[in-house]
Amino acid sequence: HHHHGRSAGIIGAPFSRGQPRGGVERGPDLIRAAGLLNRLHEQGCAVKDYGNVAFEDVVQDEPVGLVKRVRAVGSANQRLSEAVQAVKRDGHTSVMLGGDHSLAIGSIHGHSAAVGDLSVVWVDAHADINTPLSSYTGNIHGQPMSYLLHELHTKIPVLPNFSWLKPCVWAKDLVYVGLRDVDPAEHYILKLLGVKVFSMSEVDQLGVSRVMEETCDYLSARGKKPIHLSYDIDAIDPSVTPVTGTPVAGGLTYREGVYIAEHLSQTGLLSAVDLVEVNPLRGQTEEDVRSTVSTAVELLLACFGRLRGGNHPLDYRLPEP
Ligand code: EXY
Ligand code: MN
Ligand code: MN
Ligand code: MN
Repeated sequence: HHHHGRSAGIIGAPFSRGQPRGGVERGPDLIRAAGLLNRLHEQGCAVKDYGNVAFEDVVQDEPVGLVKRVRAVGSANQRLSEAVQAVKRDGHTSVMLGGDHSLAIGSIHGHSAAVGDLSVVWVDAHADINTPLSSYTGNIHGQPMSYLLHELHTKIPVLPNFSWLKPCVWAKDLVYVGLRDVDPAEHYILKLLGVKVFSMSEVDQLGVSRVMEETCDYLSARGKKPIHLSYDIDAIDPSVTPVTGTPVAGGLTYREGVYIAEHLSQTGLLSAVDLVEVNPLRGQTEEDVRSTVSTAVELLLACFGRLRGGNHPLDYRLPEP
């Protein structure tokens, strides 16, 4: 066999309660069915599938203020955090297939609990940094970063099923790429904390290669830490990945999206990846679903060293005549 150091531990997280639209819980099985595990293995990556997390069925889950499904989201993320910790203890790069983006709470918490301080690269149309009190939708998938940041700890109310969660990321260790739909409260938070942001304006201005160079320079100047990549499929333009709950026009091209994953993979620091918000029920056609899911797979392959210029095993030898 031909494994060269990289290994992926796959966790399915079929969960949708962080937002109101059904279907996003089908993401993990769809991405597997598109051949993710075989394709990773073919490119020389060792793969272990940890299966889907079994989430608790929370029945009594009245809104807390505006915030919806608090208990279900808290409980799901506690279980996910434990699953990610197990994958990291086994020595793999963790791959969390969502599910909605509220799952980043447990994924990043579990990653940090296992390896310590992290760099977080958040690739998304949205900043997902509303606090439970600043959110006007009440959907927790628009809030996960606020629960995770040390600096926002005093702005987060006590919530049922969240007592296990302690903040674990510093604002200086967070970089956003692809933003184009940011609420006023979120923009205020990003400025207040001085978070590094490459919105689509900066992608247009600098080009994706400078954005990624500056992202990695910025993070490594603050100490080389394991990187957590949280990739929301809605970062990519909806003409390519229409099958998602909150599409926003003017997104990353397929090529820019793949380049981001390639570049982070080449740092050798990528330690966990989330791929979230693939929702097949949001598609108009079969082709919409196919194109979105296959893009998700290509992004993940690039995270594990696949380069568009080609790859070959270290020990490759030409056949002798
Ligand atoms: N900012 C809006 C909210 O807080 O509801 C929209 C959030 C959409 C979040 C998607 C998953 O990235
Ligand atoms: Mn093998
Ligand atoms: Mn998101
Ligand atoms: Mn998003």
